[in-house]
Parts: sequence; structure tokens; C-alpha cells
Amino acid sequence: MLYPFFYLIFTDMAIKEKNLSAKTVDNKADISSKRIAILISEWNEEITDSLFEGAFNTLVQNGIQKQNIIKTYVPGSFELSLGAQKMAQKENVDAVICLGCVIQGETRHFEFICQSVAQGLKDVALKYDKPVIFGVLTTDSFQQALDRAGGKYGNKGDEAAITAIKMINL
Ligand code: DLZ
Repeated sequence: MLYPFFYLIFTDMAIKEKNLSAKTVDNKADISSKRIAILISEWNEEITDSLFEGAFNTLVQNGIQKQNIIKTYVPGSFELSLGAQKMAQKENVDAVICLGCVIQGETRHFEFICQSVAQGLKDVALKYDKPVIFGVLTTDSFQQALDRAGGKYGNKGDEAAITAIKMINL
């Protein structure tokens, strides 16, 4: 059957076209005084540390001061929601970037974590009226995660940073 074959090709193309890595923000509002918290999940830290590196460098390249980036670890992606809440409620934090990597295993743990984090981060963003960025990779394999953490599909940490700046400027 050809359907799955074409689906994979077009999905791949869509991912490449949507890759915001290495892009800068067009709207050059002064964001030098903005403070951004970055939360990093310790699970799959080889991946999440690369996501952090991408996010950090992209923020700095786009005008955020290094000393205005607050780096904090949480144990796993499930803990990103509470971590984001603690950061978002601080008056001097303008956006929270949440970085994690959940890899599909043999049990349904994956679904519960992914759904919980997506809902949790959305709830925090709306409650505190601040950008809370979902920089969580949800992949079938470690290789797929590597491909998106500085590999052939760029670095989703870069995208998370660009998204945070765009939302601050909104
Ligand atoms: C338990 C667990 C599992 C199985 N897999 C992942 C994962 O792939 N990525 C991730 O970020 N965290 C995982 N965790 C840990 C949970 O996020 C959480 O830290 C624990 O369930 C404790 O609340």
C-alpha cells in the first residue's frame, strides 16, 4: 500500500519546512531587559542538554542578556508543569521555556506524561498570561530525538527560543 509511504515523505517535508532553527526574529523590539526561565528535564539529559544549548544560544543571538536567562532542572518532563508554574508566578520572569524528551516505551507511560505536560503548560500560560513554551520532544525512538536536538532536523531548542521571543513581542 502506497499511502503510508507518501504519508512519511510528506510528513518529513513538512517537518523540514517548519524547522525554525537558525532563524531570527524579524520584529526587533528591545528585549534586552526581558528575563526568561528555561526548565530542563533530567530524563534523557543527552537530548535535553542539547535542546538547552540551542535555546540558550538562540536567545542570546536575538538580544536576551545571558544574566537574564535562568536555568533550572526538574527530574522529568512530568515535573515541567509545576516547575513552569513556580517560574511563571515570579513577576520578573517574562517567559518560561520548558525542555524535555519523552520517548515511547512499551507501556502507556508515554501517553500519560505527554498529555499531562501539554495540558499543564497550557494551563500555566493561561493562568499567568505569560508565554510558556512547549519544547518537549515526544518521539518513538532515541534516534528521532537526536535528529531534533541538533541533528538532521535542526534543534527544537532553537525553535522554542524563537517562539518565546515572538510571544513576548506579541
Ligand atoms: C518515568 C518516566 C519514563 C518511563 N519515561 C520518561 C521519559 O521518556 N521522559 C521524561 O522526561 N520522563 C520520563 N519519566 C519520568 C517522569 O517524567 C516523571 O519524572 C516521573 O514519573 C516522576 O513523576
